[in-house]
Amino acid sequence: MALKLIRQALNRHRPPPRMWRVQPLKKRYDVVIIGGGAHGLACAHYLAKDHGVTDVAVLEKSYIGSGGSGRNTAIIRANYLTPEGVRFYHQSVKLYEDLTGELDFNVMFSQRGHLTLAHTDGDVRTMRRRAEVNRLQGVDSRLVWPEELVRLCPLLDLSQHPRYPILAALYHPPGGIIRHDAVVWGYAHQADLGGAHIHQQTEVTDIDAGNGSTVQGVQTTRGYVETGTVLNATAGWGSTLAAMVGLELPMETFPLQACVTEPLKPFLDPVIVSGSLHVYVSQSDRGELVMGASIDPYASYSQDSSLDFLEGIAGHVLELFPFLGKARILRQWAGLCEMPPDFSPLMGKTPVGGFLLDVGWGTYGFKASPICGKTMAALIASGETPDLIAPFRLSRFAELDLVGEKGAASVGH
Ligand code: PYC
Repeated sequence: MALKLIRQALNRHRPPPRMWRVQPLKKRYDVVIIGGGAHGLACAHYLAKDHGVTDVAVLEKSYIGSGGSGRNTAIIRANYLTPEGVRFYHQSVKLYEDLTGELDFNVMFSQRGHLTLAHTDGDVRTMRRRAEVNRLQGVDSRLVWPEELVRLCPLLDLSQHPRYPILAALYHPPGGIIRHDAVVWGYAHQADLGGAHIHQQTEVTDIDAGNGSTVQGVQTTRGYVETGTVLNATAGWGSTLAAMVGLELPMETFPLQACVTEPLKPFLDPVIVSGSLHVYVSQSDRGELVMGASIDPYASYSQDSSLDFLEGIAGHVLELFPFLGKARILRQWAGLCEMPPDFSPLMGKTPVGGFLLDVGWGTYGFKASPICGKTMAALIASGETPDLIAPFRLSRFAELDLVGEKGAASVGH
């Protein structure tokens, strides 16, 4: 990394090489991945790196990272509620820890710790349970009380004045934040080097499932592409694409809004989450406060920002940090989340041969990118579902074997 920087500094007149190339759209690929976000690009990378599968197209209807990967608050954590969820996200955090080296690109993973505040006795019980489940799965999480909270986050209002005084918190030291564009670009670069073709501005308008039993190809805005394997790795549009092969998925799409303030002097080290106040906030390396709330209270594909959201979040953040009254908001955005009833994703095979799912991530998608890419690549290459993702199979709904992860949501939904 250091050598690369020095080389680039000395080569000031030569533009750096492109991180991924523009390729012709072939008539056929072994694997077509729909969605050029961190999930789809990670899958393309691990297909080549782990399995030698290189005849892969990643189709993105806009530019890479324009969906959920570019519209999140970049929080990474593994402090979930169910053993299945904790195991899965734990592996993701581990991959994130080594990602800068793996991608030869600095993804700026800052493991500054993650605090989920408890404002009621009920919250304390849930945090205690999460801490126990986490520790049993080898994940570093524990309950901390105000004496320790004051050291971890000295400017947090720990007085009895707020509407919801803080009683305790779930502390998860490996949690943190990352540079989300860098994750997308790094995976795109490695996927390109591995042989995958990344096609931006290429929208899938239909999926050809032959007589309904096996995938034959996809229709795109740039022509028909033949393939026997399609991975649906989209956020917000997973059920729309599944409907093209006649599958009805149990989930609905909701907007999720977030915003950043102007840069402020560094004062906030850990990521702070409050389910009661419906807010999560972290301070970026540039000093901006990155803040988000729960999903909008209605199903919609709108990616508009609303004043309603801004008013709500401003009030809630001020309850935690009253001195921020004069901080100005710099920008606002919205992403799309597909919410399954148990708040866990849909991953793996479907009744349509060759049509695979990596959807339904709710508000958890970005943090799962590396492990999702790796396990989906293993499934595509071997045809066998890895044990780590078996609990997230689509058939769990028919089998009444849900993975209830609502209690691990950052904020209430
Ligand atoms: O699950 O950590 C989370 C999260 C933060 C923002 C959206 N989801």
